[in-house]
Amino acid sequence: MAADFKDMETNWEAYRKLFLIRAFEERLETLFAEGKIPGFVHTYIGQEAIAVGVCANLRTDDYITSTHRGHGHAIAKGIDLNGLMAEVFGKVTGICKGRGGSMHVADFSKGILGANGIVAAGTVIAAGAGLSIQTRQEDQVVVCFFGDGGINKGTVHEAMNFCSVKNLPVVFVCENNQYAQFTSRKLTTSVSDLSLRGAAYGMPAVSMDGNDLLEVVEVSQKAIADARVGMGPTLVVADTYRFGGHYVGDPQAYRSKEEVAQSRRRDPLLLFENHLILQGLADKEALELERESILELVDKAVAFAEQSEYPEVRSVIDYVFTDVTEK
Ligand SMILES: Cc1ncc(C[n+]2csc(CCOP(=O)(O)OP(=O)(O)O)c2C)c(N)n1
Ligand SMILES: [Mg+2]
Repeated sequence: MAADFKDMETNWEAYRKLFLIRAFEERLETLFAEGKIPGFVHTYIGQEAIAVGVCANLRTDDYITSTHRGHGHAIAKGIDLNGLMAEVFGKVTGICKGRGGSMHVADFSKGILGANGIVAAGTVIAAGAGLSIQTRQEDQVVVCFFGDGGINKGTVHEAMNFCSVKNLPVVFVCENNQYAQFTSRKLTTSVSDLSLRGAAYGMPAVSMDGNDLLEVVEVSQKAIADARVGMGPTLVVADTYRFGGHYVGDPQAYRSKEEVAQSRRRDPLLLFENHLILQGLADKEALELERESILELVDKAVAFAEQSEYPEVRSVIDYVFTDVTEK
């Protein structure tokens, strides 16, 4: 649904989600260091306004595809917090019964088609979902979140071209956080304005400040509304910065502390907090109380995950095959 940011509750809801993503992932950093989480953890810290701003314009039955950095997308689209935390822990109460972990979280009931460890693989999944919507003649929309590192991939070219040719209801949101793993975008990508790539596909393309929640809401609202009424795909480039390393524990030898500190001055949470205060929509004390209650939710999710069991070893091949028994 198109978000109305003149409404006080809409602003508060956005703030809650921004802070929930931040708090959830800051807790994950600690839990990972304690050895409680298997595999790798990639945080979205610094990019929260993109997921929250875009998803504010989506309905529950709209789809998103996500990346290896996907907790923020899932939370913004409304995933159950306990189920997400337990999934990251690999517990049987996880949203995917502990089989996906951090990098493969999905919840079809919320339109979350899945995080993905394969860079930009969501672009082709989004193309398929878009084709499905068109075939069923529904008015849903797919938002495909992917990274600046992904934009040079062959599959992205194929997906964007396909969506444009077929006029599919897909919005490509490229999160330009300046790095792909340990390599600066400047060393790998032919253009600094990534939206220029849209022209090659005959697709409208626009850049926005990905740290400014209200700009994200406004720009994505148009792209999503266009897709919904049959005007086809748009490429939306969200310029932002990854505050953390590529993964939790990354020593980050490829960038300076000054560069990170400089970027932190444009923290999307602080920018939105300032906006709320300046507009008289909130005061510091009320925000502090809200943050405390969100931290409690995260505490509860951690307790839920820690108290849950791991899946039984003998269940390892459950859910691998679809039941195709004829009814
Ligand atoms: C097809 C593929 N190639 C390489 C990798 C290794 N890899 C994991 S994340 C990553 C960088 C992705 O950068 P970007 O798309 O900008 O996303 P970000 O991590 O910045 O969110 C790479 C190369 C992979 N997972 N999949
Ligand atoms: Mg990147």
